[in-house]
Amino acid sequence: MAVSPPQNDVCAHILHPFVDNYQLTQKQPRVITKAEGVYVWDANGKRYLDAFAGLWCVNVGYGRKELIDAASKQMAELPYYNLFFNTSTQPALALADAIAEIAPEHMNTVFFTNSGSEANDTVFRMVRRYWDVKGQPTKKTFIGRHNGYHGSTVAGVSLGGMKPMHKQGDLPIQGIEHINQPYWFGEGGDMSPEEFGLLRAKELETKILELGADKVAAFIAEPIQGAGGVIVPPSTYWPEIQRICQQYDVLLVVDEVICGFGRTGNWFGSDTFGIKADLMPIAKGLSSGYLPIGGVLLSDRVAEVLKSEQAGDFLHGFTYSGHPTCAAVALENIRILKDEHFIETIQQDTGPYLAKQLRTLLDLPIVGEIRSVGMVGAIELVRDKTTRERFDTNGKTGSLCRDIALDLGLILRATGETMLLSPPLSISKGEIDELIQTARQALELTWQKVTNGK
Ligand code: PXG
Repeated sequence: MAVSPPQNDVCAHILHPFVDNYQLTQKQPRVITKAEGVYVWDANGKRYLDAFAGLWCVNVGYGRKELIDAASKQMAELPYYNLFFNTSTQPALALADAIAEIAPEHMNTVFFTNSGSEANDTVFRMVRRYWDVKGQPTKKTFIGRHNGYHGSTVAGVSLGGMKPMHKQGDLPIQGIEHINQPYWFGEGGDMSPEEFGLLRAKELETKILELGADKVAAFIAEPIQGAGGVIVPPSTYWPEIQRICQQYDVLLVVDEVICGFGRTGNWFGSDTFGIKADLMPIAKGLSSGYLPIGGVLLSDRVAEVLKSEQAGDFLHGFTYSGHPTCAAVALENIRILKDEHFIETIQQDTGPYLAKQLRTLLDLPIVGEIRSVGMVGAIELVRDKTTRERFDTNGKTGSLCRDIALDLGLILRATGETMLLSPPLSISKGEIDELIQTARQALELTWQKVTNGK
């Protein structure tokens, strides 16, 4: 409280999300004013390569005129109408069709929300409703994972496993349990990744047996944990999770908010890992972040029950569910992803190229592991490569590296001591080269700073 706010405090009337607002007022935020392709500019005219695609979302890149045109055309025709009380709109109907077409074969129904968090709140209500209608009302408990992220609303935070978030507001709410994550580099010790993946998957079985299968409604997880540190599970993990969910009749919710719409080199992360989901929350890349829209994709098994005669009204929805302008933009975004062959390019060309270039960083003493799948990746920062010893446990080195990269004109995200990247899917090989060169510089400078050049 001692320091007074600076003059011309641009934050005087705003509370920003996920930041220490006192410190932000002292430092003042970087104000981003324009963007094009994979680059953004701040108010001082400084250019950054946005290797984070906004917040994991600007899949087709910035400045796509077709998306702007789709929005203005729809605004002029029908800026708003809703999906309540026996009405619908053409963009919402067309978008649902387009999503069903690219979704896994057994998923053909969408419920629209405005964000990923709302999608997960919807999952919470939808799953419980499903079991009620099925006549198994005791199946109410959800199992999520420590260090999973499913959003910021009450159900989203509770399903997620971010301990610092749980501490604020006495969360999780009742009826949600957590198991450990499949983070081999951080927690696998001397085990092989495959052994470790199996061990962590089996925790789900242990938890179900402890609670009683007749009490467990669903298990929720991201195909690759995003905010948690781009944690790519060992190959043994997902098949075992799938087996357990099937055996105990527990719904499998695969949170595709980050992995969906091409990020992993397929339309969905479920395609990449061969997962058969019962529900898939989606958002972010659905509209490439140009307008807020999300949803929940339902498998035929779940949709049949919720659309059955005995289900009655599903008393859930938002004023802006399927907002026509957002839906029109998302529809055009899917057309761009399809017509410009984003998936094929990432799978065959830019994805493998990013992986290869990222691995060149392994010669640096500070880099303990590189992970990447499609257009999402992680760089683990270590003091000692062989023992995987960290510099800090509180993420100080990660934040330092992130700030150094920013000074050099590169936007990366730090989760603890892990650097994350998730560039626009439109990134070219030349831009990948620039990303890697600047990341190398940032990693070298970080090493020098934390070791004092030793
Ligand atoms: N599920 C997953 C897997 C997410 O990554 C959400 C749900 C919630 O979506 P909304 O649209 O309500 O934000 C997310 C969001 C970060 C960061 O710092 C990650 C997210 C959001 C904001 C910041 O990594 N993920």
